[in-house]
Amino acid sequence: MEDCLFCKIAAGEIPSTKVYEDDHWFAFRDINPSAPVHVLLIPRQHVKNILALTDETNKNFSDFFLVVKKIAEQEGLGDNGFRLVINTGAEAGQTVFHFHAHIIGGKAMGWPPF
Ligand code: DGP
Repeated sequence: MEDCLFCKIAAGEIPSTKVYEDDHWFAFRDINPSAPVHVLLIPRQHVKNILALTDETNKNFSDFFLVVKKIAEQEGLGDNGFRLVINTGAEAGQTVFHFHAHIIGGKAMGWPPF
């Protein structure tokens, strides 16, 4: 999609620190990390957020959790765990309107987060 920051990052038109990629997914380090590990996982396909998913676009999400697991293990989070955050909509704190999952870890975290 034109003028989408994360589409441009996935296409390599805007630089990022890549940690994973395959045919459907691209993952890179958050520019403003909130923990020692803070990775953003995005689909190459432009989907605004969970609320914009359709039966068609959801087909590329079938391996989402396995990709999350792969990245978490690659980042050394396999023993102590991690937090997965998907801000959906402005009120929830979504600021970039291309679906992204935050994979956050490497430190102890509290709950609730707000
Ligand atoms: P959210 O608030 O859930 O929409 O998170 C958006 C995240 O995207 C936020 O943690 C900062 C990150 N971010 C925004 N612009 C860039 C960028 O240009 N590069 C990288 N690496 N991360 C970005």
